[in-house]
Amino acid sequence: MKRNFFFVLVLSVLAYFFAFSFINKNIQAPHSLTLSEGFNNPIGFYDSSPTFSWKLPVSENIKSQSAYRIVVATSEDLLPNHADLWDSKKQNSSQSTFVKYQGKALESRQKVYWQVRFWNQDENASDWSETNVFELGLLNNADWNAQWAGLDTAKDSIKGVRNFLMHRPQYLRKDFELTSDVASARLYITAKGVFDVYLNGKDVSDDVMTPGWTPYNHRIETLTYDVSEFLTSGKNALAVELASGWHSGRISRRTALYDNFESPKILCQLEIIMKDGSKQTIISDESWKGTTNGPIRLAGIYDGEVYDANFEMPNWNAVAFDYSNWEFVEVEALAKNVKLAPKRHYTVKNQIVLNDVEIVSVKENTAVFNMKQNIVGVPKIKVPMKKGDTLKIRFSEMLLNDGTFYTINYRSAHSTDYYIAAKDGVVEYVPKFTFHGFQFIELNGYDKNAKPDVSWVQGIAQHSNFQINGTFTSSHDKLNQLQSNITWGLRDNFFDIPTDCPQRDERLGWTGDAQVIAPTAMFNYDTHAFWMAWLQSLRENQSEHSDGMVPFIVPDVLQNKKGSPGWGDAVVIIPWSIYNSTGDKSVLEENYKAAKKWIGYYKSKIEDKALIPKMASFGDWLQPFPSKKGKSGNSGDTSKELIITAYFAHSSHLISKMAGVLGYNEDVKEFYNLYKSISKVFESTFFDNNGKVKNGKETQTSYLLAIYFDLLKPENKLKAKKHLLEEIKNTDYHLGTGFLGTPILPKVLDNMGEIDLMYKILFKETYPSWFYSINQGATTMWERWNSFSISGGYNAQSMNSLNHYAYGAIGQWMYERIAGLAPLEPGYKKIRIAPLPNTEFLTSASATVNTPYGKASSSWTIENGTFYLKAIIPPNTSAQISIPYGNEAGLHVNGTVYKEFSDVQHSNTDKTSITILVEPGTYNIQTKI
Ligand code: RAM
Repeated sequence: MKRNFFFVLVLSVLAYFFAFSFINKNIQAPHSLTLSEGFNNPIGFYDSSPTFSWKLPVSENIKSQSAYRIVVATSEDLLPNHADLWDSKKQNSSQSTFVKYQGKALESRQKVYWQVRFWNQDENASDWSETNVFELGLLNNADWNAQWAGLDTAKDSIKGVRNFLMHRPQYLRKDFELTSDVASARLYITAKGVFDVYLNGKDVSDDVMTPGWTPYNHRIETLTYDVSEFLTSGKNALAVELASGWHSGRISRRTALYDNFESPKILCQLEIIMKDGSKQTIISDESWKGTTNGPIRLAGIYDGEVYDANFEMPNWNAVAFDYSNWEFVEVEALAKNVKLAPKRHYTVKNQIVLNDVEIVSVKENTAVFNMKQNIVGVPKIKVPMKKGDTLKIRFSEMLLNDGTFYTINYRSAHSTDYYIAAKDGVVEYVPKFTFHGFQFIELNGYDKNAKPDVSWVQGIAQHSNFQINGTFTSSHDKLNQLQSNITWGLRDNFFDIPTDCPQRDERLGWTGDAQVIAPTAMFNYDTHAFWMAWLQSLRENQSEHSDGMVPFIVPDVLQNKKGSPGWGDAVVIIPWSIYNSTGDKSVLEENYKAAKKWIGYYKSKIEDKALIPKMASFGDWLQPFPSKKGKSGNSGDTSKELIITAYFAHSSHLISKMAGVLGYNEDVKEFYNLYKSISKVFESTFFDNNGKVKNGKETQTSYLLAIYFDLLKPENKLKAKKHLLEEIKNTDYHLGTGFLGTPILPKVLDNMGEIDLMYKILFKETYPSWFYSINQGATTMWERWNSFSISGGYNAQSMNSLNHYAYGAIGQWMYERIAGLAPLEPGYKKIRIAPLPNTEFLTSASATVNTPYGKASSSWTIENGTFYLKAIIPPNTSAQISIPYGNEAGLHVNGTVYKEFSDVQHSNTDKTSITILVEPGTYNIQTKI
């Protein structure tokens, strides 16, 4: 009896636990928590009102989110139940990206912990996520006690290329004592110039060319490093190398008028918390000392670096070093009107080391090496030398076919590094305060007795430290090479800011180039933060102009007070593109006013003709076969007035859409009406009743703009489409477009159903076409369709960068329509899988994108008359899949006949395609073609 009772007791306890554990069984926790534009547990964070994002796990029982709860606290121990900063409470919402923090105000230096959980479609709660943490940087100028400090290098009056003032790099140092052990320490630091910082002889970070480039007269970005491990009780040494960079280099001074500009300076504040709780702060001030007698003798972005090993100062940055004979620095107070703000995107870093090198030629102590890829960065040299000799390191993007080491397209950029040896033997050298755009390296001055070897050089590719976000691949080698050229072009030109080119005496943030490439960039790399940061610089430069003008380049070192259509519109088009790829409304909120101001600029330029502004224009830049010769041909044949009016209308239209998203209903109407009124004027001025261009030359781009921007009455638009096809036929199905026309050509032809035609143009091998440059050996995108040819060398017209990304804008269409993966709603909340195979050229194509909800992909193959499509749809989204063949009977989804498959909603079916609506999951679709 007793025994029985015991048995029953055990059973019921077990049953209780079983039931209890079943009831409490939460679904898996969310993962990949990020802050604002994708930051992962950042320190020195820039934003005290961040947004929170997370991803739902991929699992059978998780389709969508019905609610979430975020908890935020000052200490990890308070989570999840005692959140003292913010508890969002359970919010019935499917939003899992960019949820705004709405808790207590956060301050500089504050460390903030957060967690999130969600409820799925069946109201089942998830486990809490792991705790994430972020720490704010110094958000206000008042947080700084430090002063700008540095040597007066301007007084040396060293003149470089074009007689510009150069500054000798500085070696700065401050010693200090700590009386107890360190619990934690933060180094806040920046420079007017570029710097590398050491503590006790150790390099604090692997960042390159920090702090990067902003409009320094408005804002200088600051870096935060956790240096707790670098310090010891007792003696410590803080040491900084400092060079001109963008701030004090000739890149920022376009005319010799600005010759007497400021010497570089640093600003740093080392805040230390001791184990005993006391605090100590080391700041840049007049107690620092410095010298210019170090090994880096000169360094400039355009012109290269001079390194003299005879000036090396062993251990100059370590504790045991006597620097008593160095000079005291000069100091300068912080300016009230220049904001010091934590860097809001990723620093540049060394990203890839290219080892697969080939020796091209060796003649008279000169060897030429081929990196086989046009890159941006620096060489790593390991070369035998003789004491006192100078190694001269030159760079080139492409050699002439007679072997000539060509550098003329760098224009005035000297782009040469020098290393002076202090002893016999193998020297190792990586330039620090410059970067080059190159595929070939020439070495001259190495040990004459040595035989050049491929191990002598490596190429270090550098770019802003964003992650790969997408992949595209296909069955066609040249299309894959094009994808490679596009992605290299992006990496090479995303060097802290988006640049036009990375090698010649330019390397500037051209707004038009950036505008056309932004969507393609977002597919390939996680450049959300990168764009947001640069847009801030753009607004700062715009603020200098009461008429709303957006300069040609940002940071605006041209200062020519002119705006161009298609360039200034970056302030409207880029935010709209970024919103579409991310779903982050902050990009619209931050830029909305500035975008409206740009419309004000158009308005202010209207003179005698109603709604047709009179302003500068680059036209359809670098259109092939322009009718004008020489430089004036660069802006192409499309009427500038037409382009100006078209962009004026288009940007007004986009602003009305932005206003819709932001809930500014008055503006929706106002800007829509403005767009409509401009369209009317546009149509009557530039098009006749047959939809044909008038008052200007007929070009592909004039039709493309009118059609894509929707500026014609429907019946006229139809007619214009026919004229566009005529124009394309006239060029024997080649491109007739420049920077502005090219990105929209695929969109227009796609929309017209002219898919085969688009394929035909894309797969053309002859000039002007995308594959032409590949046939001439391109490994990046070129500035002109024919910047170079194997037989003729560089185009006889000047201005031939072999690393200009604008024509890479085709990448968007490759993802969206060749592979078939696109956002249907902003941020991929709804996904469109809609590939357009063309069997003449391809048997397969595939794309993946790391969407804000997780990995999505679309890949198709055609084999033995069957079309196979695999689509991956991440949780908390839905998708519309369009199968480009209308054969309903033969269609199978995950092995089941389509009509019987229960997880799809049977949607549109026309003769040529079948569209189905699906929830998250993996779909294997097949049909006979
Ligand atoms: C060139 C730049 C850039 C272009 C402008 C108009 O100098 O390289 O690509 O946007 O001109």
